[in-house]
Amino acid sequence: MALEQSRRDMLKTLGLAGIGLSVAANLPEFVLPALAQGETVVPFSDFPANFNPNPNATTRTFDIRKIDGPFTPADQFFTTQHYGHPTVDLAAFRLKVTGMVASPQELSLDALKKLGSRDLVAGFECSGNSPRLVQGFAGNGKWTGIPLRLVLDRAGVHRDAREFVFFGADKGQEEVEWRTQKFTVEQQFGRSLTREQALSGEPFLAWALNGQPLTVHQGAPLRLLVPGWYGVANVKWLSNLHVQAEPYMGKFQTRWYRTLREENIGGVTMPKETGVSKMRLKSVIARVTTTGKAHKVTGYILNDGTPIRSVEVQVDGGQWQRATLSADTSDTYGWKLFTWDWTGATPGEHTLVSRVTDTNGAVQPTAAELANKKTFLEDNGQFPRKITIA
Ligand SMILES: Nc1nc2c(c(=O)[nH]1)N[C@H]1C(S)=C(S)[C@@H](COP(=O)(O)O)O[C@H]1N2
Ligand SMILES: [Mo]
Repeated sequence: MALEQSRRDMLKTLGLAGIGLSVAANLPEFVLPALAQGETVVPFSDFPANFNPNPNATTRTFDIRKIDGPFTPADQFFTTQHYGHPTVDLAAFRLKVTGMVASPQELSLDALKKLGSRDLVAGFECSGNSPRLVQGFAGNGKWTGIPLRLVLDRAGVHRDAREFVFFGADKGQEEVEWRTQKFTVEQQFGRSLTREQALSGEPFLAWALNGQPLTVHQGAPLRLLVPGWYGVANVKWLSNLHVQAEPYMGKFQTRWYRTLREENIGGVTMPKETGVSKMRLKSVIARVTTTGKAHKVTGYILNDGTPIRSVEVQVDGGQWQRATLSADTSDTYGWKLFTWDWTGATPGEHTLVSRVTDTNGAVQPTAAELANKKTFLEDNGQFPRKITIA
């Protein structure tokens, strides 16, 4: 621990914390996941041949084999949305706060910046992140902005307010089904938080990622971040926040981002539908490298911020072996990187898998243990990878 601390201090002194890659060779190595001198990547034999991290201009999958430090570069950060990119006039931008508040607000970016500025390390994945995307709908960033709470305090939230609805500037036509009727309406992307969540001090309004203003992909000029939650909560191109008493029933709140499971409730197997909210405990192996003799397995962990008790790697169904958490990724809501040194790997094909356990005792499930989950969101199952040692 003392050594890891001194390495971190050294990086800080050099102004290099979070860069890592090119300087790593000159510094004590520890668990920094960047490629060291003479280290090469061992390809996965089950990596999809047609994997394309850049399918079109507005959606991007991160190639997690390229993880080389705590933070995902902005131009590689995964990105997705439902209605494409809206056009936002940055000069005319105002965040509106309306509804059950004492003084409605219209805040320019400068006005928001006058309320303060701080950094938040937060990683997230899309709730649809899965083996199909090689777990690349995930990333970790250092965001700059202010806690939502500062804006809400300024507006003065009414005591009967219960629901806080966040709208993006992006909109689309939607069919709303009601009994036997269908209505076509235009709606903005919207997500809500309860009073307790909104006022907790955790939700964050971000205008920068890794020290640079948000790009249009990331929701410029302003987005919400709900640390520890799946990506859908992080409303991009945030344009208005409406405070109300009744639950918000919008499509992306109550219909699309749900999970259907079968559960035993009071002795009876019942279907149970829940809203997508906090990230479920997940670890994935991102990359295997070798220096010619030893092999190193690197991966990431995402969860709701509960401290991690252990992360382990298993080879070919053998004993679980304890991996090491990187000292560079110890922030509560950031992703955690881990490495495991694999000695004595024999030639041939091998299956590697990781499993993470948090301090509440929750263990990352196997795919088979998720069989009662009918819908595909929130797939945090263990992710076996195949590699061939020459
Ligand atoms: N305004 C708006 N915000 C949005 C979305 C959207 O469609 N519109 N999609 C959400 C979903 S499903 C995810 S996973 C994240 C993706 O954020 P990113 O593009 O910065 O990675 O944005 C969320 N915020
Ligand atoms: Mo998502």
